Amino acid sequence: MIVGVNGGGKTTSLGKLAYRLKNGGAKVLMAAGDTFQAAACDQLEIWAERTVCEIVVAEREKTKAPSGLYTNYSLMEELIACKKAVTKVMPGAPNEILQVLDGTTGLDMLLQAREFNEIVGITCMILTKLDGSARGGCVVSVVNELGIPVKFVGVGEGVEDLQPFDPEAFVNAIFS
Ligand SMILES: Nc1nc2c(ncn2[C@@H]2O[C@H](COP(=O)(O)OP(=O)(O)OP(=O)(O)O)[C@@H](O)[C@H]2O)c(=O)[nH]1
Ligand SMILES: [Mg+2]
Repeated sequence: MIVGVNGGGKTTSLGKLAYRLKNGGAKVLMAAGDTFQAAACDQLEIWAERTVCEIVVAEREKTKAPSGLYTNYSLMEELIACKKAVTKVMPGAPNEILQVLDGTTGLDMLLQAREFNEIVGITCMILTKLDGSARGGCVVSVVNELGIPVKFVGVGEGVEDLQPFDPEAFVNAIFS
């Protein structure tokens, strides 16, 4: 599961993760279930195209429904079928809860991480937008307080702009 505040880079990071997983030999199915936010499904469709991943989109004819709940019902059935298939092939599949932290938000990211961790229990983090900011250093306070590791960093908007976190390179960049 990927969580985080609005605009932090969740969808973009998902797209980049899909690309990585696919390059590693995994078969990725994207499921666009957000029929509430304007163009959310279109955004995911663009990522599916970019990464050449399969995608299922919540029934279009019902997208005007006030609640996403029943529009997503058939989507959920497809996902449950997929989950069963994945669990069968990979019994020990990781069950991570990643929080996306916007690297440009400064110390506010500590408050966000505290709140999300208290509610859902974060297992690791993705720090995004490091290409446009020098404020990502605040994540040191987050890791120090919560003891949750950073797994990836986002360094741009393209499919290849997600890198495994390298603590040494990160610290060197802060001091350089
Ligand atoms: N430069 C740069 N831009 C990024 C990065 N990650 C995301 N973005 C941009 O940040 C903006 C918001 O990204 P989204 O992925 O839509 O964010 P989100 O968290 O899914 O947003 P909501 O679904 O509205 O909550 C987009 O314009 C992305 O292209 C990054 O690592 N670097
Ligand atoms: Mg999004």
